[in-house]
Amino acid sequence: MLSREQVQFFDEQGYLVVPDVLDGSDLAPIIAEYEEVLAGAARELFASGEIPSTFEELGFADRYVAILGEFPGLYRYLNISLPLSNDPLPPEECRMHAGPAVFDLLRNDKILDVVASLIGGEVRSNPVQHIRLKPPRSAVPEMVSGYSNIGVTTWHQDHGAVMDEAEATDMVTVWLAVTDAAVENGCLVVSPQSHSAAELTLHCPGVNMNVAAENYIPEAFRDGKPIVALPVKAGSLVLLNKYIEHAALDNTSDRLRWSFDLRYQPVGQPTGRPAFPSFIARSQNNPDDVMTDWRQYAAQWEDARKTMVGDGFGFPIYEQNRWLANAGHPAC
Ligand SMILES: O=C(O)CCC(=O)C(=O)O
Repeated sequence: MLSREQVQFFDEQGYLVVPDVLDGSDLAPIIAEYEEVLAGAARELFASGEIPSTFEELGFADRYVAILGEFPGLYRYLNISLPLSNDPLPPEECRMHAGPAVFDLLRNDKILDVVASLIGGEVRSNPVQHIRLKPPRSAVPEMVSGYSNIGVTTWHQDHGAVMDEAEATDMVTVWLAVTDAAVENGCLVVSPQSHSAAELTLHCPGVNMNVAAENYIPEAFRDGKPIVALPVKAGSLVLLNKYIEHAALDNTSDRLRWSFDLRYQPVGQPTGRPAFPSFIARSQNNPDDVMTDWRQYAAQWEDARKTMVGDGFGFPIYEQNRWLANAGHPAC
């Protein structure tokens, strides 16, 4: 559990670093599962002629970089959530990974103890969640360089990623370092106390026809705000208030930067991404409602995937247009 001082720091500053929460025994199953996921993607992409080799002689990081260089869409095989599209997608574009080690990570007691210190003991795992596998900058294909799962992460607030239904949801972001995250390989940066107005600031739409680009807070709205870099060791957490302004530095090193960012919220509040499945990760009030079988978790995602490749959900699954009107704003 967090100490009273840590909770106070989080409330006042809008973020908190919690060092060394997970150890090697927590991370090893995740790393092993992802070696398999990458190997499976390599076999499939090789069989369909997308890549010239399965690169099986390479270790995980080098193999990832080699495949990514040939096939920039590799990310969709590895992510822990479906792509964000309000329209139905072809099956080859609609993929994700939902495996037992990821499920165990989402409900890891050490993480949930930390989360419960902030939002109480009735905890839902929110489906806004990502893996970020960031190679050295020079190895990032241009067309995905503006995509925060692989390339840069521009300044933003996490609350901007959910639908209006989650306006009052007490969502907390748990960012977990799987590799060490240092200044040179792209650790997080935050602007302390930038959450204190508890509102969304102006974001510009990240519109770019050829290169992935994400919504961002423009320079003019960032002016003068302090910036604190948060280098952490593997197994450490960074907790983020949903309104805190944050970004990630470029990976200028020669090594991979691997993290997950997870979201949790109290049970009984809307997730803000109603099309995607969530689950109760901890409950003292209704222990029978807690999901404990990874197959059930994977089946929920598979149902959502089938809907996406079928007729679609029939309602917007994310707020695509929220920032489009700002395209003509002088700051954008
Ligand atoms: O890891 C990153 O580069 C970005 C993470 C992030 O922005 C988030 O967790 O909200």
